[in-house]
Amino acid sequence: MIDGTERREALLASAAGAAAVAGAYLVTGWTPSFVVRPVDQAIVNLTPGAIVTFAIDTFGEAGHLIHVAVAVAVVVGLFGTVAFAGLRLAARTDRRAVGAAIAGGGSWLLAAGLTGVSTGALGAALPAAAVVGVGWLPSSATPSGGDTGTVRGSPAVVDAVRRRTLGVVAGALGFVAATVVGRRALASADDPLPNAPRSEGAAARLRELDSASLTVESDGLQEMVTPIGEFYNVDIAEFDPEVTAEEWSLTFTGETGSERTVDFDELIERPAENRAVTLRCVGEDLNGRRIGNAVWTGTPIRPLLESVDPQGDCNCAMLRGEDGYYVQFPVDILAEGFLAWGMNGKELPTSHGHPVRVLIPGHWGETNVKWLSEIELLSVEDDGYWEERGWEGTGEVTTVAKLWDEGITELGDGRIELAGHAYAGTPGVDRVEVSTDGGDTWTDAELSDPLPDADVWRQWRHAFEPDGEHEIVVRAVDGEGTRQPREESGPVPSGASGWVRRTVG
Ligand SMILES: Nc1nc2c(c(=O)[nH]1)N[C@H]1C(S)=C(S)[C@@H](COP(=O)(O)O)O[C@H]1N2
Ligand SMILES: [Mo]
Repeated sequence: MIDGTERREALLASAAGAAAVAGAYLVTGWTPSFVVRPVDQAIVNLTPGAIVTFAIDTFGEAGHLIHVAVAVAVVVGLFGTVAFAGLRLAARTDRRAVGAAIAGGGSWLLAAGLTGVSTGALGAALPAAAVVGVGWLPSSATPSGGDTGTVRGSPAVVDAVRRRTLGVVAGALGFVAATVVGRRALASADDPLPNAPRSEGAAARLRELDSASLTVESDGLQEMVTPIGEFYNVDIAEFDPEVTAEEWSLTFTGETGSERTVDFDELIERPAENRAVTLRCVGEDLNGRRIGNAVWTGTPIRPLLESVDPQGDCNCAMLRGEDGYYVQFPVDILAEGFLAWGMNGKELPTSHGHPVRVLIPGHWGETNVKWLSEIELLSVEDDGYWEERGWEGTGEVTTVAKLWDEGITELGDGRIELAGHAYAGTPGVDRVEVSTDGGDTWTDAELSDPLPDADVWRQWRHAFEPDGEHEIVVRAVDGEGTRQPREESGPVPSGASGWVRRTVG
């Protein structure tokens, strides 16, 4: 029979569950020690690739919210169950302390069990114990606490109990709201640059890229350097891991001659470089926008890698990030890579992998692991997160010349200016060819100045006098003389191909 007492207990238990999750979040943030993370991770890992791809296409960013919401609900339910057991045992023994101890101790065990660490477990335990301890009322005070006691069931008592319950529930929900708002504000506050003296060269590189830029008559061309706020993001989890520079370390594990852990201070003491590197996601459409270019401050991986003496038979490594992301590719490609802690002269932002990410020249975006925590040298090849889901995105980027809407502008004198970016990975872009007649004839576009960097896009521009409708086609030729292939394909599994075509006039 569901009577008033059971409804009350269910309500209090739910509030305790929510407060426990909020308390844990308050202490840990969205890190692997947060109780929701392992459950969210399990959902991310267990969802079949086709559904992940469908969800990203259909819901975009909202797709992440769905799996996070499910994970939060599951974990609130687990803590709520523990709190409910506490309330029941308090009733059976008629002792408040028993209820609080069960709710608190049980939540502590549950939190520690989920995350494997006791940080954050206290954050879950205290609010749960408080809600049960304050919210529980002895049966003599509750309205339906047993036999037909006149006092117990009196309207005044019913009213007092209801007020007490609502007070505790409102308090718990207030705590949840304050925690979420407070944590988010904390996360978005700009951290001071811990490595400011090591990023000096970045400003000079930014000026150099700026002066290499192409001058265009319209303002339809995106800059050489993508501003941080406009740089695309691809993340497998809804919330970015919050890792401070002090907490961060990178461990080389697996088939090594000697394991090694590098911390942030050690890393930024190493020889620093400022490299312009363009990133492009294998999952974007041919003329898509998941591409961007930045000046990254960091240090080469090769000397670190050599110091651990890689020995596996496959010459391959699995890289892992704090968000549970992992990707595998050859060690000699990893050796070409870079560990970056700065972006466009600023501390690497949270959304791009703070405090340290990988940049692999000439390879698809997915090889550029953010929030890097481990490099495991393997003896046998294994699939990464996306490869398990049907992608083959660890290889070299394909060549593309883009023409976005804002790159098509009518000039005052009646001509049309076309402008965009072309990217070919490490061979670089040598030429961009433009056709205004559907591909019958071709003209070389003007290009931004070449840069010394190994993996950077170029801007292109071409103006022409329109005569009715024109089918524009653009294609790039890379530094080895290889022309962007004409054959069309979608992005799955190893990147879109073909030539971008637009009708203007
Ligand atoms: N840890 C981690 N690294 C990651 C990802 C991720 O989800 N988690 N996404 C990858 C993918 S698919 C791409 S395209 C790039 C995007 O980098 P950005 O978000 O800085 O643009 O990061 C890669 N590195
Ligand atoms: Mo990607």
